[in-house]
Amino acid sequence: MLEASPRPDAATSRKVWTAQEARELFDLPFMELLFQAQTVHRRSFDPNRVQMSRLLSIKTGGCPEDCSYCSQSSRYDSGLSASKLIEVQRVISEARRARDAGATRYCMGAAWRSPKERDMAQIVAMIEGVKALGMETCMTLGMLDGDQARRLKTAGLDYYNHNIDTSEAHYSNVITTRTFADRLETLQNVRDSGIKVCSGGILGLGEGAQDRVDMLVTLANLPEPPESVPVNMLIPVAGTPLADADPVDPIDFVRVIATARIMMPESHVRLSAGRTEMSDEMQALCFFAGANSIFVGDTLLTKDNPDEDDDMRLFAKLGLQPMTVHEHMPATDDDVGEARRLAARAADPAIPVLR
Ligand code: SAM
Ligand code: DTB
Ligand code: SF4
Repeated sequence: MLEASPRPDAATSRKVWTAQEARELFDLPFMELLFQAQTVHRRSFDPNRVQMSRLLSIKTGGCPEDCSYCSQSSRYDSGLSASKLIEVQRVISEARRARDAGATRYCMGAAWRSPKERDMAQIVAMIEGVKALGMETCMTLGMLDGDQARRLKTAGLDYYNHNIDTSEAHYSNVITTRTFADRLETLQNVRDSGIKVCSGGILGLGEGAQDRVDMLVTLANLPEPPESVPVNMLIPVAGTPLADADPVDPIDFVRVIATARIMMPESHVRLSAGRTEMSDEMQALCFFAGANSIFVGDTLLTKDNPDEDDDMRLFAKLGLQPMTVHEHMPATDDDVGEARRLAARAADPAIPVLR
């Protein structure tokens, strides 16, 4: 486990979060938390721009892992039929349609514990084909060793998604077939290869507030924080152990987004799975709290996502615009310093929060 310390990391001068600091931030009065999150957000990003990614399941179901939320685990009867790895040409034509509808990043997901050697050539061809369309590429294929990560990087992969899902303490209540440490090892292999890291988690797995905070502490304290942080709300799947899990309180969900924004000021925070169950108002609060990325298109991997028309209506109501590829306001050193000062202030119990 990463050691939390209140001191800045000596090598990077980046703030290292303690669990207590993060919890104090998370527990701020809601209006104070949102104000601070929006202030931090504006230091690095245009608050009216949202990055749009499109997902495709390139290999569905039949997964040997036992993630207790997942429709694709072969351990549970979710009614899903397993498929083989799909054809490269189909991936490319789907990606082209997504690009023409405004998506800038194409995320390909496979229900694997980890990729097998026999699949690597096809995976590489998918990355090359999607990159040739001018899109950013992302894959989520399970655990990667160093050699696999380097090969994906050479093919042109921009991002790799591998979620830590929850806190280290709660992790084994959710997944037993691979460990929290395995996840961190894959994230390190991805980082070492030069591929950008996409890692976040799911709310609604029966975790408590401290688990949510601890998950964010782990992400923020990685040697470099993830460039993308997906925050999923559990989509309960019939037949899985979490089919009847208690729903997440919307205000609690927004608190996690805001805390993530302050703790990882330069990451894209993605309002990820679960949006079909969120009101316009809840999504608007998430964007205000610093979420600046979504999945577009009416399916995620196996489950529903809002229709493009509904999303465009929401964007129009809120005056939001899609972000173009690579658009990210580069923060000046002063801006970053100010964001860190704000974040430190938010976490300092000696400073009154009311002004
Ligand atoms: N098999 C690969 C893996 O687990 O890394 C990639 C695919 S997996 C489906 C990607 C992520 O989707 C999971 O880590 C989890 O965070 C999220 N996810 C899966 N099922 C979900 C559900 N029912 N509700 C919300 N998020 C879910
Ligand atoms: C992530 O954090 N969420 C996406 C993506 N990364 C791969 C997946 C959500 C899956 C939701 C359930 C489903 O469609 O099966
Ligand atoms: Fe498999 Fe990924 Fe689903 Fe876990 S989350 S069961 S690893 S597809």
